[in-house]
Amino acid sequence: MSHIIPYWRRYQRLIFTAFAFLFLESFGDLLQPMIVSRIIDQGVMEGALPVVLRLGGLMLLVTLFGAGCAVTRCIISSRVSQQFGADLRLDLYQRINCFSFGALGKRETAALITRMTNDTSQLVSFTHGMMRVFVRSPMLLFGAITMTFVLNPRLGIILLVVVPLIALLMYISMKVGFPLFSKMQEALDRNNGVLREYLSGVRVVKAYNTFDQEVERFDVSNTELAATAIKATRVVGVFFPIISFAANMALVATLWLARGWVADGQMYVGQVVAFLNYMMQITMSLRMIFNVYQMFIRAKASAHRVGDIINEEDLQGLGGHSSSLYGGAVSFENVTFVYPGGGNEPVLKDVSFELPSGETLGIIGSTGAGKTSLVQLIPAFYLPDLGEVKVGGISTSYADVNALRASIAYVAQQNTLFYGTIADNIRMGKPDATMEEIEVAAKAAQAHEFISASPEGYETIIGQKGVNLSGGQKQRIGIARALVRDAQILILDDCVSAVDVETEGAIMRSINMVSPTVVLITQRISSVINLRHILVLEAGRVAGYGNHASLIETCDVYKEIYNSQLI
Ligand code: M5T
Ligand code: MG
Repeated sequence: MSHIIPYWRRYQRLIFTAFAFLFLESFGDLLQPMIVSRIIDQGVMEGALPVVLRLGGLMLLVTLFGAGCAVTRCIISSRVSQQFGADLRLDLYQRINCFSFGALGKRETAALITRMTNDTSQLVSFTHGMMRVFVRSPMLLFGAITMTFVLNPRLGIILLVVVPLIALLMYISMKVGFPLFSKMQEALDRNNGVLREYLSGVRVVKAYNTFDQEVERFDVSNTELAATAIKATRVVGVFFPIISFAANMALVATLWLARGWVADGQMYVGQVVAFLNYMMQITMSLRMIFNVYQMFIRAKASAHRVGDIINEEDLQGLGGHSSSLYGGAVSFENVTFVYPGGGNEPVLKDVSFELPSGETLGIIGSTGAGKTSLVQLIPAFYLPDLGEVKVGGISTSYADVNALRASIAYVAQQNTLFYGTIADNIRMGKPDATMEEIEVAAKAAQAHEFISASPEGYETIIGQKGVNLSGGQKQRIGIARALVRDAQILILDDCVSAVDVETEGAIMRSINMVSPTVVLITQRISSVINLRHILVLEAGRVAGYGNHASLIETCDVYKEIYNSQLI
């Protein structure tokens, strides 16, 4: 809970104001039965109408006052709790944005979403609940007991017997119920996880017709959720009637006793009525404490999970500015790299090369050789474990990552398009790009033609992940997004694989005209054959470096790839 406290502290004043109103409101609640007893005993029983009217008026005032306090308190607590939730969500969002790739890799997307949604809502309800009962319940509880003693000490003594009994019953039900409620929460999380995974892969599930397996998987977690929920609610179902029964029996017993006392003239009817009211207030406040305690248990688990995000220290790109400071030269000096949490086997082993600014490096190698891993070190998505990666002469270990990334345009192997228009997707590369710049980039990426062929052109809405585009079209929009950035370094990770060779040639020609430094990963010999710098990667090691002619002579791996693609 401790990392949540600073968020509450921001609203300290409002929270205390709410407590103050809560205090006044409870005071009003406690006064009412007392006034009722006077109305009955001094007014109704005596047949004194003026007393009834005077006290009735007083009661109305107290009620109005209490209602006013309740409304104000409610407005404050809703505002504080919702604002608290918004603050927390925004902070979590920004924290996740600053997570290093290593920190992101450790967590499931579903888990992150649960923290942002369900866990923050739990904390919001607890905050709201806290502002409803924090002062009120204890005050009502002790206030009602005290008032009863003031009213009539005999009735007070009855309460001293009954209240601990009810409290004990509630305590037992909490003890039995709460482990079940936390289990239910865990089961709910698991069920959400299964559901999210299914929804994100629903196309594959349909393609492979594995629906039955998925249903079975969902059924397991769903049944488990239902079973724990039934168990947990059963406890409430058993205990609440018992508690109500005990409270009612106490009332019956009191009435029985009171009947005699009233007959003896030791007590007035109004006092008995007031006592019944106080008794009700006491059971209500005990119930409220019980509810909020339940919220607290959930909120505690949520706070713990939210803390996992707040306390992550593996961050990148906090603060800093985003002007481009870096030159286009890229060099790797004896770089060895292991994925965080990926065991001890390095993905890159002792990789060295030097690429002068403005030139193009082709990287070729079999699948799993480490090509993607290599280029991910350039924008400092990860830092090397040994050796140094330098961009513009500055080691990425010391670079300001925002400035570094501002000078790089990266087209990932599995490029992601977002729901929105084509223009919006391209504009991600440069948020202030004009329509003209977007068109120039699209033309260079050979995308302009198919974009303008559709009736809405650049305003065509792309479905989630680009579902309404062909593979090659998606790739070209990805390239246009990178080109509009006008960056010093362009990284293309096998991103023309779905584009025909001719179009690829046209794209490369327009890229060369802008002439930034280009790092091009490819599976095709034809894409690198004319380059001065070709890096051949094999199982994380550099198997050859040079141009086509020299590699054919010296590098067996390269020769093999070349021969396999000759036909
Ligand atoms: C090289 C591992 C992967 C493979 C090795 C991207 C990535 C890779 N790996 C991880 O553990 N985590 C990751 O995030 O690294 O993989 P690669 O660099 O992706 O190879 P590639 O780009 O040459 O292959 P391909 O198929 O794209 O041509 O062992 O497990
Ligand atoms: Mg790859």
